[in-house]
Amino acid sequence: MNNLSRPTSDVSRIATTYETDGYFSPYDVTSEREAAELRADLEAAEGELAHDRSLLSMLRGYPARLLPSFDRLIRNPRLLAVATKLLGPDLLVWGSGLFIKEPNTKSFVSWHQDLNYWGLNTDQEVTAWFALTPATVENGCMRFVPGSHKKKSVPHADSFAADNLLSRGQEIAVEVDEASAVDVVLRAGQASFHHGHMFHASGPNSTGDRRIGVAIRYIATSVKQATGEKLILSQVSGKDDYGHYQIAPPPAGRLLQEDFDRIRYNNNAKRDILYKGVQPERIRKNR
Ligand SMILES: O=C(O)CCC(=O)C(=O)O
Repeated sequence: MNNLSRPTSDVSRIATTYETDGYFSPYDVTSEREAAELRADLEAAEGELAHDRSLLSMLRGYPARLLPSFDRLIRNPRLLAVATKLLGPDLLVWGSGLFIKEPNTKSFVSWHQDLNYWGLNTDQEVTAWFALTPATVENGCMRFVPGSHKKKSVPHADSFAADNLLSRGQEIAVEVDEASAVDVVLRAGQASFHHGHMFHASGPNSTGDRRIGVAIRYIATSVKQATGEKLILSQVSGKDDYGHYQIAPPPAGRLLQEDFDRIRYNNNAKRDILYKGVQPERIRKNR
């Protein structure tokens, strides 16, 4: 279904749709020109770090902690208006990694639910998936099964498939009603919002351009990491009465050493969470 024509201005209506369907899309965030500027800034940084796979991987995992332009994106008032409506005013960003599908590649994302692997103690989380490039059926936009978030947490199995963009190639191990899935088509500068229990997946990119999305994971400050070290997160709105996390300052410049150091710490802490129960030799080092 191409739902580009749906109006997107009423945040209250978004909350109702989100509760019923587990997602809302499309939602206008920036102009296409602003999205293109973000992409250009990212690609310039990719060029600067091309000599070092580890630094490049940190950039792709944490663009908002290394580039002021992406820090501004996660604080965009239009994104925060929706996140606030769904989660309340006190907000952190648990992650804002990029999902990149290079031109004419087989990379895909298997059917999964996000919250199964994150070790959070509640579902007070929402992902805003911001399109840096258009997301189309041809380049592997996301697919959602409306209402599937109501099943709560379902069993998954790990495949570790090479072309799967997910950390452990995790895949839902119960039936997925693919016939009822919708294509989440976005223009550059739009976002979709999805619940952490939403059944979702995406196919390969068969076009000649990259498909790039920023998956911004908003959580309420009350949400606790059930295990592991205190992560370093960005606080993007309100106050933090809980202190469950360390708070990172916004990046004071581009690609700064101090920010890479914080990311290294976070990566180690997150690896323990995301790869819980996985044998060390299966862990992908540069993800
Ligand atoms: O970008 C994709 O195709 C998948 C993204 C995803 O699984 C997510 O944002 O939770």
